[in-house]
Amino acid sequence: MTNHFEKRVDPVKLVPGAKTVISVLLNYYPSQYPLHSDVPKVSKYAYGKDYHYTVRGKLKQLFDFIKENIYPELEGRWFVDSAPVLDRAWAVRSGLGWIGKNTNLINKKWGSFVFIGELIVNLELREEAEEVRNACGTCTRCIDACPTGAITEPYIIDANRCISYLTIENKDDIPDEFKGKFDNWVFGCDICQDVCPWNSKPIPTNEPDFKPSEQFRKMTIEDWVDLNEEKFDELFRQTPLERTGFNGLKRNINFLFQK
Ligand code: B12
Ligand code: SF4
Ligand code: SF4
Repeated sequence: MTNHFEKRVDPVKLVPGAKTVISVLLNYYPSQYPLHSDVPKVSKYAYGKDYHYTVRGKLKQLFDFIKENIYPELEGRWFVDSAPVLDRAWAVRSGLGWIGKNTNLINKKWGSFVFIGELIVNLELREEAEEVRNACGTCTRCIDACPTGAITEPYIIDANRCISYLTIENKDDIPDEFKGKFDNWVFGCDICQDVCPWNSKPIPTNEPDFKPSEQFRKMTIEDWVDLNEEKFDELFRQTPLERTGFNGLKRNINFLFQK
């Protein structure tokens, strides 16, 4: 992220002629869960197909719709989870929610199990979005529940302590100090969102791409322990788990089961 500071704070450097950022959310709260409750846990965002493709596809449709029906001179680009754009900051400015103490964007209706994407375009719009007031109040549930102490103070995450970072982005061994602290998470972590009162009445997504496969839902502890490269490809092709690859996921499984 540091490498793209200039572009991150000034989208015109990223998209010449940019006048507007249009932010969108896509709910990914699952409609179906793994069947066995004692198996290693995968973060809900990764149950189905890789969201980057899904969200980008929808953003392109939105772009084409505006160009065809509203503004033929439309120029711009679309982004989701891309290094030079701070998705959450733009979503806040677009009035889609506030950043909670767990650092996720929270929408009053949809909660925080939402992906964020945006169009950065040359179309000039009247500024109508009103920023939503932070509604965390005196709550500290996310900070109290984080098993590794990664939320070091409200609104600050130490990524080096976050299970999400340690199981997905981290390329090295997982440090021993976290042994026994992962609460069975093998890929990502949802704890600081699961405990959030704004996620207490989740609305399951109707996006077909995010539906978990039956094969994944049926996995038993034995399937996880015995996972080999061939099975990994069968189970997780085109899902976010491709990011760690087989070796990364195997490292995480071993970390959970080592005494
Ligand atoms: C790096 C990253 C991570 C890191 C660091 C997390 C973090 N909280 O920053 C790790 C690997 C730990 C991570 C984990 C997760 N992530 Co992540 N991650 C990102 C990524 C790529 C960049 C975020 C970032 O820059 N962080 C570092 C610093 C700069 O953030 P910051 O200090 O809070 O920044 C503040 C200020 O510096 C200032 N600021 C900084 N730059 C700018 C620029 C402008 C123009 C302005 C106005 C302000 C401003 O505003 C910021 C917000 O307060 C974004 C995608 C993206 N491109 O935005 C997804 C993203 C934040 N992640 C996402 C998700 C889903 C997750 C997980 C839930 C996945 C999981 N279940 O395991 C976890 C949640 C962990 C947690 N509690 O945050 C979603 C969040 C959706 C939401 N509702 O908020 C995003 C937005 C991806 C997406 N497009 O949907 N993630
Ligand atoms: S995702 Fe998990 S480890 Fe990371 S801050 Fe939230 S609760 Fe802590
Ligand atoms: S758990 Fe509480 S403090 Fe944390 S983000 Fe949700 S409302 Fe805010």
